[in-house]
Amino acid sequence: MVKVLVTGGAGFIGSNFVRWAHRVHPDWHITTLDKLTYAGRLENLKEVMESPRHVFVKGDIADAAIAAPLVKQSNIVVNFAAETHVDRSILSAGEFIQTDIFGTFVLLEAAREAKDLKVFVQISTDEVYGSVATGESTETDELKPRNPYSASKAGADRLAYSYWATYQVPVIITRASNNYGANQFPEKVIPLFITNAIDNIQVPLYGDGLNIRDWLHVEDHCSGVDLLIEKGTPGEVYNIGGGNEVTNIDLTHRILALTGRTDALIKRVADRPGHDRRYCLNTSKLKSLGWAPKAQWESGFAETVQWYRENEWWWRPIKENDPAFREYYKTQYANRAPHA
Ligand code: NAD
Ligand code: TDX
Repeated sequence: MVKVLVTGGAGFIGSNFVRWAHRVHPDWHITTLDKLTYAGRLENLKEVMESPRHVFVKGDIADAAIAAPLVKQSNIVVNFAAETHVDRSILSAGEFIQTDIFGTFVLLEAAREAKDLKVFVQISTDEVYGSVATGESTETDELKPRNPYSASKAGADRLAYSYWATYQVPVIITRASNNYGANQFPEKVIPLFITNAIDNIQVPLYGDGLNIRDWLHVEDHCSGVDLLIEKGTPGEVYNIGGGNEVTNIDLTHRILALTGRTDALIKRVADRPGHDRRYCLNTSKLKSLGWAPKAQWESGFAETVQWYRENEWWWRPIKENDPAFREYYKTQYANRAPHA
């Protein structure tokens, strides 16, 4: 059996990766290490919880007593664990520094002592390049992160690289664009707007709505990471992008159309401070290894909307019964000024 450690595997992308890898790799034994923060949901893993090829460990990647032995016994480590929401990092950045940077450091230190580690995948993000007005970011571009979340991720990205350059830990760094799909926590724009629209609640569009994101289906992200585990070169960085550049206002119109609502639900609110205008990735490096995204934007997006329509059991308890989410929503949106 190949011993695989997936950190952050109860979150959005991590859980999609665990379920996906469990299906396609019958020779993998997967350990999920997750702190179960507000974003970690055990229900995301119910498909694998009873499997003899999967074990769940509740714990913090920054806690060496728990994390280090798991890293040391692994052949493959994929580090998804992070604080991930830009808006939360603007309200309070401490947890981002602690988990995204210090937590990654703890895992990397343990990886130095791992005997049979083939690859350590550090999941970084396209946000580390900062806002790109025109053209595409390539892996050798300068990093210019502009918010506390992306700055923390850039720190972890370069720290991981340093462990390859200095200690030959077999690190591969991935920088993916915005993901969409099932099980995304309803603070992020797509699930927030879909679930608000289902409930006929206004959707808070930041600024002029012309910011652009490049949307990647979460399963295409999983297949990219999987291919890199097999074929990536240690010490290298790989972009993973969907090639679907969409303005936020177009995205909003699409969501409203698919949920049978009108533009009357759009509430134009004050912009996010330091709001990156556009991200766009050049993905030729990953494509040269044989990867191509499978999802078609229009149908993949419609299926995603359908998933949230059919799985109210998954998001409604978070939005309606979780006091922490309600508190966050109030802080973020209740007194937000209108867009100037
Ligand atoms: P998420 O917020 O849905 O999930 C994060 C998971 O990490 C949760 O299960 C949480 O409980 C866990 N976690 C947080 N702190 C932890 C800690 N200290 N120890 C152990 N577990 C901890 O995030 P996501 O959207 O699935 O993102 C996963 C990774 O992908 C992150 O590293 C993120 O930076 C990166 N990424 C995300 C996107 C995107 O569009 N969502 C795009 C590019 C890169
Ligand atoms: O209420 C909102 N209104 C709005 O207009 C929210 C939550 C977002 N937005 C805008 C801001 C962005 O331009 O939508 C866009 C997407 O926002 P998010 O879903 O918060 O994602 P983003 O900030 O782009 O970051 C995401 O992609 C890169 C993930 O959260 C990161 O973890 C990942 O690294």
